[in-house]
Amino acid sequence: MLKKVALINDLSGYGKCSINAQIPIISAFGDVASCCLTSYLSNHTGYEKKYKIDLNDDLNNVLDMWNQNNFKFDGIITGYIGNADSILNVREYIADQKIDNDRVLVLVDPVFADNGKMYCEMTEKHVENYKKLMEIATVITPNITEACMLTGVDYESIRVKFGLLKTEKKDEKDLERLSKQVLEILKDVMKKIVVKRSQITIITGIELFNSVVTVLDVNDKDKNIIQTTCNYVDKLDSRPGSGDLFDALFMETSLFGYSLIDCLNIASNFVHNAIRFCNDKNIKKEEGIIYEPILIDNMIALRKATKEKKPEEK
Ligand code: PXL
Repeated sequence: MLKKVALINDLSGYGKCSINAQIPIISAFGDVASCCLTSYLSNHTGYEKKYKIDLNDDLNNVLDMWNQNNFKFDGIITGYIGNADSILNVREYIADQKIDNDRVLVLVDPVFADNGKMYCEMTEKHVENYKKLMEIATVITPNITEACMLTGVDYESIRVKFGLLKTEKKDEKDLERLSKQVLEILKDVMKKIVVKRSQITIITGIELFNSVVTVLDVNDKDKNIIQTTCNYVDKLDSRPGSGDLFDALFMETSLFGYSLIDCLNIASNFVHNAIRFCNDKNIKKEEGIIYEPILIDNMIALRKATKEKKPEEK
């Protein structure tokens, strides 16, 4: 059945990322995207020159109007929120939504840093407010830099430890061994980051020797891990928008009813295919994540794989 997904994110006019990278995925799954812009930028902040229109006041009015019109959503994804006060306003809106719609799937991506560094214009206040927003999320998807900054764990020491792991994905046993090592390194981060029962924590962009790993954890409220899994893809340099694309794919596959592990694998593999496509076509990194030419083929492959599964596995 048709699902409605609210996207609370910025619109970067040039450099494919944020909401612009998410809408096509929601549509490709046959669902409807409703957009609330946190800001409008000439281009994403990875470019040296940019013009940014802060939409904090408008964001409040838009969300208020959504409430007055009694709009309800099956899923809400939050992404880049450049104004620290807006982060708390979004929290208030989602908390309101949950009062009479407790089934809404809330995915919070605390977008503020990558490669060990905060994005320009992001501050400690953003980080503190993102923590508060994450409290009401069903799924959180920080990258490894953000996960370290959110938990006060030293990013460099974690990076060095990951750098020392040699990935050899020969068979299932190798994967199992590697997963244990990755999780051991992340133990502290995972314990500190989870805030409520059954919250799904996904940490993206962990670079090993020749792989990029995404880790998914489900914890109970006593911070014991209930379920955990890793996905490995060949190492390729990430691009602006990779995380936004991952979020949209994880949301849509979750709403479709795939298992958590399938959602993780489908989303990671799709993002990997998109990055490889951009590299093959020599699309500059700043141009973001361009994947439209491979979208239809990826959707057909996914549908075929789903049909081939037994009905009870769907
Ligand atoms: O998702 C990445 C992103 C989103 N929005 C803006 C950005 C970036 C990354 O640079 O600058 C405005």
